[in-house]
Amino acid sequence: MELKVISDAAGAPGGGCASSGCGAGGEKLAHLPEAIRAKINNHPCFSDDAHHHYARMHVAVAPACNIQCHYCNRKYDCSNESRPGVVSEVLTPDQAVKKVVAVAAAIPQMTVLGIAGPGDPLANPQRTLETFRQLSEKAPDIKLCVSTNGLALPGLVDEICKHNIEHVTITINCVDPDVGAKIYPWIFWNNRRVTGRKAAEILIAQQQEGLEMLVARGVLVKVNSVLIPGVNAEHLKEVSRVVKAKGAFLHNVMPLIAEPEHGTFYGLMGQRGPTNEELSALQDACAGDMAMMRHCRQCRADAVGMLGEDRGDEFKLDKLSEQEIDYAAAMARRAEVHAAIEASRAAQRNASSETFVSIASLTRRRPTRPEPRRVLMAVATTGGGLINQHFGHAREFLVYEASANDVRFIGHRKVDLYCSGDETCGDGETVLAKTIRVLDGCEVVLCSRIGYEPWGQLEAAGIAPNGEHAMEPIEDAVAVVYREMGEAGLLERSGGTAHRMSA
Ligand code: CLF
Ligand code: SF4
Repeated sequence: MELKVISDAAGAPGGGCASSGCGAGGEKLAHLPEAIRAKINNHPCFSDDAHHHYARMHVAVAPACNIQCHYCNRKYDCSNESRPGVVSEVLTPDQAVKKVVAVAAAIPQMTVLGIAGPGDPLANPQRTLETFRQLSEKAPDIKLCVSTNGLALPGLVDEICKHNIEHVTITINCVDPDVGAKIYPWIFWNNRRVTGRKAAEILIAQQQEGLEMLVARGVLVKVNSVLIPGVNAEHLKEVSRVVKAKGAFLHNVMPLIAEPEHGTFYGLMGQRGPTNEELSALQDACAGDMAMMRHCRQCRADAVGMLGEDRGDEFKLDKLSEQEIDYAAAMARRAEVHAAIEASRAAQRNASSETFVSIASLTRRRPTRPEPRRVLMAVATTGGGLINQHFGHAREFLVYEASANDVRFIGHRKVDLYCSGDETCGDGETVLAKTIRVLDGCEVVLCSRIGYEPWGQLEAAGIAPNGEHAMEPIEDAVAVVYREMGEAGLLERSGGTAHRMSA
């Protein structure tokens, strides 16, 4: 048995990583035609690997919504809150186009423009479609992407195709109206408000019809589902099965965000969100039916930058220069940057495809022993698919699972910033304690550097800090550490942790 490490997802000539659960990667996509792989190769949401290299941005041109979800409260001017529906400013289509052009020139890695709110983009069709129309003319190198609850979708499929929108996300939380009635108190339909089970029935029918129409026209459809414990948790397996059968490309099961301070029905009622384990288990269960997205950051409706970062403040309207941007020149520069990124990804793929980390010797030496256990490792990274971030600077950790068969990305965990300069140093211990709690279940933390104090506290908590693989590709480093754990006898089912290796 050997541990094979392939770092790329969509773009790998041989079919991407061997994982069954890594977003739009994995051997399940190997059968895809080249044209589809080309569509997702630099889309940070539709391809797991792309999210290490490329950025997305949203423009908040769609304030209205035609339904109510129990988990939603649209908020303005909350720069510290990162969740869907929150924005700092609603833009007109002209303002949005100006902003997109400015961001595209300043952040050449930005490949996708999405419209995702703060309401429902298709409940604001003129504003949404006018933005797309202008952008498809002015910035043809930017992919267009839209996210919708699906209620108005069937009537707008032709328009979506006309504007060359190749990626559509439909949020589908149920296919059973009885479940839907617990999530949606009302919809606005044919100029009147419809409530209860009937509302859910109409919404579900529209979503399913819209999905089928888009698939028939060759548009890539991702389905987002919000996991609401006790409401639709078990039911989402059926949702996954149904949307897969209808041709959805990818399923993104996201955790419910519900806090009383958000002012949502669920938040005020004390409805809890899922634990990391519940989310991961459900994603695994759904992955039996279709490719799963696990790297979603549930971003704001005006997010700008790599997934997990938000540079929106740099591009607020009052900061955009009046100077006209030469987009032809910007596009040439963007093409150069994209070519450099692709060259680097190809180099990483080649290096990784030569990295076969064998643990055969371990199993051969002990043929009667069971298969080595799986190990979770947390990684601090700023992108590029590399271990390149100081532990104290991480706002989130990517979590990978290593096993005898593969290394797979399984999700991310957000943390408070442990070290952000002198002012917060006094809080360091508290924040560190929280970080350690967030990393529960991980046995190793890989980062570029780490201070003495967190090192000691992580070790005391049974998590092995590891700064030996700085600037190395993530999956390769995880595989190497896993092999070392095996060689140290730490992978037997009842065995110890990586902490014992570094102690
Ligand atoms: Fe935006 Fe959504 Fe397009 Fe991505 S986000 S419209 S598909 S460009 Fe991505 Fe953000 Fe998750 Fe959405 S990480 S919330 S899945
Ligand atoms: Fe909020 Fe979106 Fe639901 Fe509308 S569809 S209520 S904007 S979450």
